Amino acid sequence: MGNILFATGNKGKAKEVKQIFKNSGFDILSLSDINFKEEIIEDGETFEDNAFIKAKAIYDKFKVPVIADDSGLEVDQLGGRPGIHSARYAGENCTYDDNNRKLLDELKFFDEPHPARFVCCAIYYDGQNKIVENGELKGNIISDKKGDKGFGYDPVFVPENYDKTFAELELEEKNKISHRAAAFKKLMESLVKKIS
Ligand code: ITT
Repeated sequence: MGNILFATGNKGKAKEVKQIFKNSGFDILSLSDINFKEEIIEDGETFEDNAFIKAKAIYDKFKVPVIADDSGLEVDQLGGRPGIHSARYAGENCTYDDNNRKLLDELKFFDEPHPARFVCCAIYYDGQNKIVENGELKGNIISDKKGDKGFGYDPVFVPENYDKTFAELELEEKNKISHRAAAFKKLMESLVKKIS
């Protein structure tokens, strides 16, 4: 059913979403697949604002159907932080390790468990149609990193009813339950209904 450009520079996200769309009839190309490296300024106040800023910027540039997501981690004891600031929690140009260290340092002042949720807003935009779907997954932040798969906060997040972190799960396992998978599976279904 054609190509869709995924407006992300995050290779971890791209891998997950390509796997979700694998047998859908849509081919997903990420920005690194087309060697697009310009930064898109995400200055929205919500996940949905930022997801649409990315989708629209890439649609306006290439005039092809686009998907985008904005996602993050909300920790109860931190009043929902890092939230929309998840990617740059420890500052401009920080690494995933910097972010995890900052998060764990802050949580040292609180008793366990540290309940949290991953959230994702996924958007499809083709200049005419706009589809928005959300996904969420509850879990807990643990006090030491475990596992080396995935990206971002995966090594410190244990999904509810699991005893492994996201970074210890295979991509296929993460994609059965993740916030991103929930949002993009709904998006894919809405897309098939609307576009085909
Ligand atoms: P793009 O904007 O280019 O898509 P990004 O990494 O900047 O890439 P976001 O602005 O949506 O993406 O920020 C999401 C951040 O939230 C991401 O960098 C991680 O730190 C965290 N995050 C989101 N989903 C995650 C997941 O499934 N596992 C671990 N961390 C995640």
